[in-house]
Amino acid sequence: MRAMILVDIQNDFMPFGALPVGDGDAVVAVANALMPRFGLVVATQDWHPAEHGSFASNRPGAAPGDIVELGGVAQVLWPDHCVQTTPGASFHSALDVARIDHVVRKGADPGVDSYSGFFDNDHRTDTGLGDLLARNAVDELVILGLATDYCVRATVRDAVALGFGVTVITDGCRAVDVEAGDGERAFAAMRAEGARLMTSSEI
Ligand code: VGL
Ligand code: ZN
Repeated sequence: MRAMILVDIQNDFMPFGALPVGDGDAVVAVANALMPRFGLVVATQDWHPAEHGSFASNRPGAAPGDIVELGGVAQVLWPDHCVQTTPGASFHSALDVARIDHVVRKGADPGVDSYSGFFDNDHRTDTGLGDLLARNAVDELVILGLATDYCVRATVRDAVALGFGVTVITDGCRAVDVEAGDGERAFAAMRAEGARLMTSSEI
């Protein structure tokens, strides 16, 4: 079976949010248009406690963009975002949430970040997404969302490594682009690892 994975389509990643992704709201219409074509739709939700170790505000003297260590791996520091139960952590209000079958929350452990929908960044803790997909006999994944260069990138990498056939919907993704070109480089890396890249009109 083929499932759709919607990555972090949340207010704080919209142009009006705390960790803005340029044109991030453009992915909502793409997600809404494609969801009815899938037997299973899973949405990931970045879900941090206020004391999360990826927030620059929790480290004296640090600023967003600094690179530190968290959970034994390199960590970019971010503005506070997607704090549990806040409006910024909610899905975009225009997202057709009635079509979402399961929500997988990630990033709740203050001691490690979780970009991928499958594992924390230290690859020690599993979110349960792999088991959920296995229970539903899913072998093909179609992935879109935010942000191309972080959570989409990590989710696609793990999905390919776990053996799923993976298609990334390019017009359904937008990048943070801390450095210009990060999003394009992330797409190239996903393709090199074995993911197919397609637009929503091609699928
Ligand atoms: C994300 C940075 C921090 C993402 C989440 O959804 O791509 N990026 N937390
Ligand atoms: Zn986050």
